[in-house]
Amino acid sequence: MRYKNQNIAVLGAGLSGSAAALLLRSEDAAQVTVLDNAEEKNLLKSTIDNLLSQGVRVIGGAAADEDSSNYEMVVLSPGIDPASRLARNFSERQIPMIGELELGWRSCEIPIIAVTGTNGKTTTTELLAQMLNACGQRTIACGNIGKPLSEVAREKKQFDVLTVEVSSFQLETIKTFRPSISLWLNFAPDHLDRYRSVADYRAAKLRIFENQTPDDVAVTNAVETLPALRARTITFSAYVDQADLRLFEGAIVYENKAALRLSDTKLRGLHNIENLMAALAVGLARGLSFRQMVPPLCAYEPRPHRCEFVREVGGVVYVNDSKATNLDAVEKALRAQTKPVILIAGGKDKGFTFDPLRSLVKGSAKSTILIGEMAESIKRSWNGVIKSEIASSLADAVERAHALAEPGEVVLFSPGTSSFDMFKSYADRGDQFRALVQALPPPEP
Ligand code: UMA
Repeated sequence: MRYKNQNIAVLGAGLSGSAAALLLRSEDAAQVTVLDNAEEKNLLKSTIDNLLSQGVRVIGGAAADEDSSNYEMVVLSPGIDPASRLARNFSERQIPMIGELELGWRSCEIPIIAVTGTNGKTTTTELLAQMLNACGQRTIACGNIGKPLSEVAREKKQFDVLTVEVSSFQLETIKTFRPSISLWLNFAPDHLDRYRSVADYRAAKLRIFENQTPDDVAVTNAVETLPALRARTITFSAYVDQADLRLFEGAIVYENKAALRLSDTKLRGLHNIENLMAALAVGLARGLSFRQMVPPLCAYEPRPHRCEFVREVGGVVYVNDSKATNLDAVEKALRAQTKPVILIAGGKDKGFTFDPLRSLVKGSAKSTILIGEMAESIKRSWNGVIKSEIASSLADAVERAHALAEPGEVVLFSPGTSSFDMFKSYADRGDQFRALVQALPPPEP
């Protein structure tokens, strides 16, 4: 057993940290300590109880930052910044540190398809899992999607390949992680509350290719300028013709033959067409034919909170796009609309401004209603190009949108930043939006 007799610290008691700790225990580590600097009362009791029952030590609160014990290795959860006080307490003492993704990879004997990109990762990971399983290639969607790779590695179930959504936070702390197929969907600025610059964020993501060899495949977006890759590449694009998979007359085309007709899928918007193209490219790399791949891809139902149709009230359509946590996602949501839009946006300050959307909102939105920590800053960014009002809460925003919208228009809730200033998560935010819309009175006859 690889960790026998070792004393290992795991930072973070969330999904990744607890999966890492349990994997280490199952691999016979002598002692595993989970450190989390949240107050103990804020940690999930069932998670802590489970860790304790498996012989894992747990240190919470300020004591975690001050732990001076010696460890052979430290495993970092993705949400913990390597520059945080908790992480520096160990890195400054030169204790080797890896991320949870790297730990899971080292215990995994199954080839990996790794999916990254600023937007569309989760949809594409799910498309792939649905497609591969339907084609007889046993897989599971895991990683950043919500089931850590370490958990899959510990379960030791029979799979032919793993479909792993990987975030920049996870890639930042890899060492040997080597996907046999890497997928680069797209790139746009994000997470500037964690990275010093867009270049740092991009550099973390680019590590997906770092350990690939000519035996591996990289599926990449043809409009992206990437460094020279060692892996064999397959490219896709819904915007340019110089790509292996491209768009032509309402179909995804490969080697000049229509592979998938867009009217046959339940997904809408050019961003989703690229997600489908990427899934087809991965399938080609896995030796599948279009005849096998197309039916499961066309059966895929879009997930909630991604341009989700909520309700039509008096001719006004309400769309929940709470998953839009960066500007690129808002741009895609706006471009996918065919009717005049009242946009509800805003949320936590992640260290960027909404200036880049000035010309797009001018051309595609009728007015905007702003919420959260960033409301004032967005209003300043869009000053002079669109009418903006600031709402005191999401309920107030929905009420204002309801009063403003006219038949034939769309109320689009696409926040463009994260939710943590007012909500537990993007899903909580989207659920609240949906409930508020469902509660709107029907139009008067
Ligand atoms: N913590 C500290 N000190 C700190 C920061 C955090 O002790 O300085 C503790 C917190 O108190 C908490 C724990 O760390 O108890 C949380 O760890 P975490 O943030 O890594 O969260 P996990 O529950 O392990 O979830 C992580 C991913 N979260 C992040 O990357 C922020 C989940 O992605 C992922 O689904 C899960 O691992 C399984 O792989 C979420 C996400 O928002 C969905 N990802 C970002 C995104 O998609 O944009 C990257």
